[in-house]
Amino acid sequence: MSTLQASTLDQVVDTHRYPLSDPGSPEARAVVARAGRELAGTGCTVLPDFVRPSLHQVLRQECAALAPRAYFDVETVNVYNTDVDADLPGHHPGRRTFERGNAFVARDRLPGDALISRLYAHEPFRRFVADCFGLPRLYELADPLSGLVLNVVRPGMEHPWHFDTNEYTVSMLTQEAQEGGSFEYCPNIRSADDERFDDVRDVLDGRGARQPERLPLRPGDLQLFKGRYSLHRVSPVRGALARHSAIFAYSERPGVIGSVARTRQLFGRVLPEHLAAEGRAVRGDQLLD
Ligand SMILES: O=C(O)CCC(=O)C(=O)O
Ligand SMILES: [Fe+2]
Repeated sequence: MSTLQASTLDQVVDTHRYPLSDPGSPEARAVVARAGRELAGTGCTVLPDFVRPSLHQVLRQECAALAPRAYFDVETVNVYNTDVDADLPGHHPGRRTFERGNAFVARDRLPGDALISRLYAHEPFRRFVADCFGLPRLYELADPLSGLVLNVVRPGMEHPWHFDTNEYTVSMLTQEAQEGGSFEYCPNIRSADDERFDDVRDVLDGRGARQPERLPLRPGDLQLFKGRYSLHRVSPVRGALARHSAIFAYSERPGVIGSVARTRQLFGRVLPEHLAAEGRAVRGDQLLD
């Protein structure tokens, strides 16, 4: 590792508590083991104050200054991000629709020297995340827009119930809402071979035995999450402040690029890389998206 990389890491991350550059140390092993246990149990783990508290204000200000670069467009969606006009049976949860009012700042609008950009591209950080998920390695997305994004949920908006396309989601709150804006989730409500449509519908309708969990998150905490199997949302934001979170997307495979249709929905534009990759996508399961 270069000196620059080492100093960057030590300046930004609490490396005493999270010794990323020393993966063989007992401290690092203990952190990874705890994260692995929690991920295996509930699909979710939080590493508090991953970014040093002395930098929380910088983290917040940097992202707040970038938030106006988001692509704002309220979209009618279902939990699977499939066609809401499709002819589904009456009881199918894909018939329930929501207004997705969150907006993303694309990676090409986030400066490379911002804290979140430095973390995303940092090799020891990526390796640490892979270790926590119990994976041999992870890759940055090849997608020039969606690998790293800032998720902006303005007052009155929500990021409604959904499943992630990505199996492994890494995120960090950078600015809290004054009220609302809670991360809520239903651990492992579906699996790779069972959609459990009835359970999903009950959550959307606010009934049934499953009460969603609410995850207390603070700016600078690192959240690792398996969002492909756990239905989740950010509840409506209230008060004067928008909620901001950085989403670090990694994949087990190199070369992952989003589809043209989905990229246009999320960012209002596509780049030549998306057009070139169209039709070459590889899927790991047959679940609805
Ligand atoms: O902003 C968050 O905390 C969650 C974001 C999320 O679920 C997503 O981008 O898929
Ligand atoms: Fe998500």
